[in-house]
Amino acid sequence: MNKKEKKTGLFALYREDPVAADKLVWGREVNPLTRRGFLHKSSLLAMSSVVGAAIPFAEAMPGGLIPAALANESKAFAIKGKQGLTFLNDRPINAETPPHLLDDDFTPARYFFVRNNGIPPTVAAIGSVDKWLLEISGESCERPQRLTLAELKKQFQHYTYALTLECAGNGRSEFYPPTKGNQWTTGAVGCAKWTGVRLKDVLNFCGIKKDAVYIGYYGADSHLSGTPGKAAISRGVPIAKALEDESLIAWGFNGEDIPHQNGFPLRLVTAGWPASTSGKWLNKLVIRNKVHDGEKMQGQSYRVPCKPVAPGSPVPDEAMCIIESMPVKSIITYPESGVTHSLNKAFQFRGKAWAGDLEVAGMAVSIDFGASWHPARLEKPVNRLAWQKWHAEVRFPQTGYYEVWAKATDSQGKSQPTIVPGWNPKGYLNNACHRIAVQVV
Ligand SMILES: Nc1nc2c(c(=O)[nH]1)N[C@H]1C(S)=C(S)[C@@H](COP(=O)(O)O)O[C@H]1N2
Ligand SMILES: [Mo]
Repeated sequence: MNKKEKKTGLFALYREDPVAADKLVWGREVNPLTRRGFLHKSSLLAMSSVVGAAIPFAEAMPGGLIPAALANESKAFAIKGKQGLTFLNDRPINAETPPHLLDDDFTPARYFFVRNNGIPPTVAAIGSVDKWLLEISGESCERPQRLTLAELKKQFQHYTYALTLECAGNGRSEFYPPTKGNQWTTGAVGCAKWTGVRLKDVLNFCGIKKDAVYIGYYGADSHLSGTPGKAAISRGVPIAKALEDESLIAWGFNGEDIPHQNGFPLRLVTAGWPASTSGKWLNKLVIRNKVHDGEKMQGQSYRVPCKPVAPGSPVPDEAMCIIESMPVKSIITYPESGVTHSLNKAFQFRGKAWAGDLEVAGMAVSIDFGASWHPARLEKPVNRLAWQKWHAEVRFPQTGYYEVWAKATDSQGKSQPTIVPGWNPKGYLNNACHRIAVQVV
């Protein structure tokens, strides 16, 4: 067996060598079309050792089901409290929300996407919520503190805002040439009602020195390598963003505890910016006198070329700029793509739109591949940085196959592109129009 204890997830293994992966999983070659077989205890063991104990919930993996290629049909890849998500990776766990499951005004816990860079702390390791410690320090912090979650709740005023979180890599799967990383389609986004204290109230309590420029977060998850003390991710935002009313240190999610995979018991929420700035399992904040230099703040991570580049070109680190506010975007949440619709009825559809730090000012729809656009009805956000509901009605001129497109425009007049925008080495910020297929009969 592989002595190196290769720490690859099952998805990576299947990508590298699907035949070998199947052999490991099933103990023999299997029919690639059906992949039906019987999962032997010994195969499970072999598989575990190759993937380096990376199979979450291996105990629950039922025999005769398909572990990776068809993971989304398999209970083996269930995340407790989640439902209907599409898995993109198992080590670390990454799962997105299909468009039609984003139809709720506020995304329920079970549908909220999961993007992990490392291994989350176990519920047992998290222990007592009240005693969860948040340290606030850093060279630009006047009075470093350690506050328990109970103290945080007691000492500061509580606020609830609906806040949209979108992963900067959402839409990556459409870039060509392809870029590495989770191949998100449209579902690395959600909007929930977050409850907590204002980050600015806590920062002011600890004293922000005059030279402060940035804040950084640390969480209780561990690096995939298992290296103690090495953060899986540690990002942050400039002081001005940190001091906004809607920047929260949150413990509540739609009136309940934050789901375990989404950062229970405490997380930072800095909506409108890449969700990577919203630290989960938050246990430390630092006030910095320079741009925070934590894990995934440097190099090419969460950065795009400062100036547009030709698709596929290498870009030196110095020519990459940190992503700040996310671009305007929208999604059609009802009906599902692929519906059949009758010609003599109006076609009613709806969705959500958001625009980073800005508001969405207009929403348009097209049934002729963008040749003509019709206005949709757009609602105001319930508060700043919450996504906005929209709905529209169209009539089709004749039977046949149609694509229904949706396009949002932000308060500064910028619209979503109809085709994939600026290629960049890491595949961030694809805000191209969402489209669904409709068969009119
Ligand atoms: N501690 C910690 N915080 C984190 C991450 C992480 O891996 N660890 N992932 C970040 C990224 S890249 C994203 S897109 C969001 C995802 O939040 P969610 O899993 O709650 O949807 O959390 C961010 N905060
Ligand atoms: Mo992300």
